[in-house]
Amino acid sequence: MTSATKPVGSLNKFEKFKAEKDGLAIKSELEQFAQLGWEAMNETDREHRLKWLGVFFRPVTPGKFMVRMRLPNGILSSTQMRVLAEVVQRYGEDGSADITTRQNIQLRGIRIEDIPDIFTRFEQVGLTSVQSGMDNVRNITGSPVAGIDAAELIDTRELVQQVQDMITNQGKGNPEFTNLPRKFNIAIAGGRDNSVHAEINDLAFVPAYKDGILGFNVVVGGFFSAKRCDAAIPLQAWVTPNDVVDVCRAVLEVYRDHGLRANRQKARLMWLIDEWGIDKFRREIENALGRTLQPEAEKDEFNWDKRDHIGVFPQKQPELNYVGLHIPMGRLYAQDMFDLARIAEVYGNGEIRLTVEQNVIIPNVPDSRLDAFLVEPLLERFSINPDPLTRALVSCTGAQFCNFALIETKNRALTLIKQLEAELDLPRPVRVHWTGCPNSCGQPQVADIGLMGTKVRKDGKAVEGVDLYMGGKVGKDAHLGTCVQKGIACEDLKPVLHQLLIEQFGARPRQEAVVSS
Ligand code: SRM
Ligand code: SF4
Repeated sequence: MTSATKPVGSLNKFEKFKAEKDGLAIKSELEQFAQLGWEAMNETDREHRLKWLGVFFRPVTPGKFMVRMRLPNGILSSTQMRVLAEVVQRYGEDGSADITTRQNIQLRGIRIEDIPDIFTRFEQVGLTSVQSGMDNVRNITGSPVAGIDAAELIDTRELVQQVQDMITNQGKGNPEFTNLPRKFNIAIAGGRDNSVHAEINDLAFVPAYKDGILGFNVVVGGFFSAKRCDAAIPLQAWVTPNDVVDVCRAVLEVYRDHGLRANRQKARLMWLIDEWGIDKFRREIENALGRTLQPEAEKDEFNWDKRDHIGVFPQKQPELNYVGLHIPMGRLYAQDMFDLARIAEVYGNGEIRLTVEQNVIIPNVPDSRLDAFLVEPLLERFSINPDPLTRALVSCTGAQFCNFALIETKNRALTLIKQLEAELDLPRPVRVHWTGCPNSCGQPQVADIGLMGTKVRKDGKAVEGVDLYMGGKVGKDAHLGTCVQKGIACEDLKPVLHQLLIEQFGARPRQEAVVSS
């Protein structure tokens, strides 16, 4: 615990072990852990403190750890992607990677004995996984088309990097911010389409003009949890891009020093805002900043839909394009990662970007290279024009690797959506999000159709099921969807979705579509 931390109320068991030893402290013990092996390690170090370095023990696959990276703004180079590919490659069938709903990558199958070597290789190419789990700030999201989108307002790349550097001490680890009351999410939007889901972050910056000057309105307190889900509310403050790092620091300091720590179910930032009220919260941020905040700027009138960035799009730089590839369920294997690194180098400038929809963007492809790119065999797997349901499908990890899961998600989601696509003709994409339990990592509340894993009783037996969410709206005037039907057994789900797609999303049964065309 840092000297600046003043816990409020009595301590829960997580607060106690954090007070005994800061998670970051195990950095110097990695060699020892590698020699001891996972079975002999101290349980709290193995199951909790390692997460401060981004290393997650998986009770579902004991001994095969998951490593969660930090990829600011979801951008990495082909060299970095190759290093990640080599890491998972050494684990054969156990090795894989997932693109996450925070524009990030998680590696699977990792053995504890290899961690010191893996971390050295990360460092050599400027990668880090530090502070990516537990009571830390998660991967910071930014516009996936920052710096290349003709319609963007603010290029978020440098700002996101600066905020990450402040929080992690340039990736070396920063004990100032390793003992927050709970996890913390930050997003910086760069355009009007809000492609980072600003409203579901604890702290987010939304571009806005004030007196002709471009800056950000600040929103705070957005979060999902099993107990409660809330969209972020305005801090009633407008800041310039130069203020962003200081505002992040101030909010984190206030949260660290005053956030509620007695009950982990009531520890996210919004609970503190509830307790204080937004006016007091704002005053405390001003005190921490040492200056007053300017009032919020008026929202602009433009109406923008959220884009998914899949397909070929001209960049603001003449004769250059970005190409968005659909990655089914965000799941990658070593060869896919090598292939993505190769195509980014051969056709682009080596850069690879990720989206919160778990897809990939290859930027900076010259007009002259496009035709060759578009006949790459890899695009048969990672399509630039997927079918409308597949296109917008998002899923959390689910039971394959996550012990919180109440259901299997990724494989089931893909199989079901393919079956529905075979039956139905869709006039437009429908955003279907799956999440394996009420923690909501797959964000069902932002989807047109959200499916949250649960257990259902059927014929006297407990079977895998879902609660159905609807009405999530993303983009400019985003708002959260709500649960409209509880407890549908997964085996009964297809006819329910079939009907829903016809009644509410203009789908037509395929035969009928053929007859009338
Ligand atoms: Fe999450 C815990 C996976 C995004 C809310 N989340 C977990 C754990 C670490 C649980 C565990 O130890 O097994 C999952 C790891 C499973 C695994 O092996 O992959 C996990 N969360 C994920 C990812 C990988 C889902 C995905 O498939 O993309 C996402 C990783 C993002 C990243 O790169 O950091 C992920 N999690 C989210 C999001 C979405 C977002 O940030 O936009 C949310 C809801 C937003 C929020 O946090 O406000 C989310 N995860 C949670 C929660 C509930 C938090 C709470 O306040 O109660 C938990 C449980 C917890 O923290 O106690 C959780
Ligand atoms: Fe695991 Fe639940 Fe998060 Fe899915 S939503 S990754 S099942 S914690």
